[in-house]
Amino acid sequence: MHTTVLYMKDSYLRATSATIAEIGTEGSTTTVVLDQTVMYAQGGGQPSDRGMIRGKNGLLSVSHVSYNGGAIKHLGKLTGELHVGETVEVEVDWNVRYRNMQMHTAGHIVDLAIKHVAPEATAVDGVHGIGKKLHIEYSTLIEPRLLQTIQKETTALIEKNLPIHLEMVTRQQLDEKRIPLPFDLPKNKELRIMSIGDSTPMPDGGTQLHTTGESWPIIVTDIVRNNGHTFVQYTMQEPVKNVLKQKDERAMSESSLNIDDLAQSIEREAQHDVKVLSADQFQTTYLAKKGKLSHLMDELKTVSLEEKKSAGQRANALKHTLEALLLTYDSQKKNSEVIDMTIPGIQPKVGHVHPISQAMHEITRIFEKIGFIRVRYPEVDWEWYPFDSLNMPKDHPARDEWETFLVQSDYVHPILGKMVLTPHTSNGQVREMQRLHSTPPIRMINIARCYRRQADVTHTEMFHQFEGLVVDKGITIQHLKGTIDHFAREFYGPHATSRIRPFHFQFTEPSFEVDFSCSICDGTGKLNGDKCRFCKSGWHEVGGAGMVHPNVLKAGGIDPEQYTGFAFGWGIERTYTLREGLKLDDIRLLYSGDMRFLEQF
Ligand code: FA5
Repeated sequence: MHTTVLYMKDSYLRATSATIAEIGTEGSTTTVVLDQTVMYAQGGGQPSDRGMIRGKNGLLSVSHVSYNGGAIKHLGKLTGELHVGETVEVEVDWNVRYRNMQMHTAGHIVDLAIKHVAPEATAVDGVHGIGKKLHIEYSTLIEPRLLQTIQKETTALIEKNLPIHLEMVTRQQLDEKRIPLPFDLPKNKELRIMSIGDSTPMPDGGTQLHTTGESWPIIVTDIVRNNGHTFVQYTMQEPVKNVLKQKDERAMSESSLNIDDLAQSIEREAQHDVKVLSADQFQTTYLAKKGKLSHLMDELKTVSLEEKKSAGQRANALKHTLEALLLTYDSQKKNSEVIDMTIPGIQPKVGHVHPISQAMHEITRIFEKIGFIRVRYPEVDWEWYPFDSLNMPKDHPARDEWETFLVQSDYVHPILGKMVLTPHTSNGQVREMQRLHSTPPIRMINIARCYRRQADVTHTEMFHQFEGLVVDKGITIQHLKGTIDHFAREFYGPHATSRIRPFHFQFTEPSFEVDFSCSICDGTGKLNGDKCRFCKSGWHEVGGAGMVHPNVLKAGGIDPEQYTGFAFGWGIERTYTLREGLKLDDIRLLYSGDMRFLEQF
């Protein structure tokens, strides 16, 4: 038996009719072989598809698809009945497919980028979604110092939005076209070749995007050499601006998946299973995090807006049915148990959001209102991002000021250096430029934990900063001061005052320190005739700011002749404790875990 694989010619085909050729079982799993399918069978480093096979009286929820020498086997849980010879509807889970396709094409994009940089490199294997680390394996050695150049090439290939061509050829045509075969391929069957733009075609059987521009930003994370082979690792980062768009598109996608069918089949199975499973097993199978109800809830995300309401109601009804079935275990138990109704109940403790998290939400909201995008960057980072990319050479004395915690490891990245706990959120500056492919406008607000070896009434070893970065044409200090004033008014109230004082940071020129007036002594510096213990001067320094140094723009691939920018980085604890009405004179209390203190906010 040989199944015709429709995705070879059209990776965007989501559904087809087909005829069942074989049905079998493997343990509790049902296996179905069809005459043709749209589902991708696992192989070539790309995971298998998932989906549905729907017959007149049965539904196979396909959780895995395997190749088996050409007879493609769909494995899954059968509800109802399916029969050999029956015509069925086959539908692929499009969200899973599209993501797999992106990971797979991303591998080819990185491979092409590598060929531009190291033409002798020969790819022999790849992992594009099976297992956690995405990588391509080369039988040749590739210099780790090429990582940044490969990254640039990869980004350029995505930006060029090149078409991806697919073509079916015979082995003979392959030989005539002189297409090199990196590994052995079957001689007697038609093969598919793919090429990106006008690159040399190569044999490939996976699903492919239409253009490189459909890929998410690819980050080449590492080049690791082992036994003469090189493993180039990459990840994909979802662009923030795409998240909302994709959510909408997903909701709009006319997934014909019928929530009603699925809910009905789960309900039927549950009615049966409640008689045979233990309460724990029932709970795990149906109501736990990875249970069937949760699977159905995931599917809800794919239904169209019009269907959403009724699908949601159906899912809710299923939830109640399952919970009611679970309760039947309790009532059976209760019949044989004595319950002491006189035992006093346990009063549940009701918590609330930590004051610093509250401040983070508020700060995010204030900046989002003026067009900033909230991002998060790693708190455990390569030292290149918090230091070198910010114009601080390895031996620069300024690096000592940050009293950084180093992560103990024998591995030092050839370009990015050691791993550190980031001492400031400025590590996000060049990361954000890279995320946006060095293309302003940039309006970032990065809020994250930072770490320094400091502890006194105004310092903690772990603290939070929020970092603003704006890069565009014609950005000046006036924009910076305007943004600071906007924040002061929104966060501290309409009368709050701010000032900037000249200062020095390696990564801004000119640089400033930013102060807000002290709320304990109302900016006078005096309290009951003495010096205010909290501020000593009437002002509180909250952090630094300045115009982004040209070398930082260059590190992020941005031309400083065309663009300018400003940045600021302030401590959240410091900023928050200045707030009117919060006369807190030791910020360590925030992390003391003392409920008597925390309950006040
Ligand atoms: C910086 O960290 C710079 N990255 C700020 C910056 C960003 C300047 C962008 C220019 C452009 P500084 O070391 O001064 O600067 O720290 C900024 C603020 O973080 C401090 O003013 C303080 O509010 C807070 N902060 C620093 N260390 C601690 C600590 N140990 N505990 C609590 N807050 C801290």
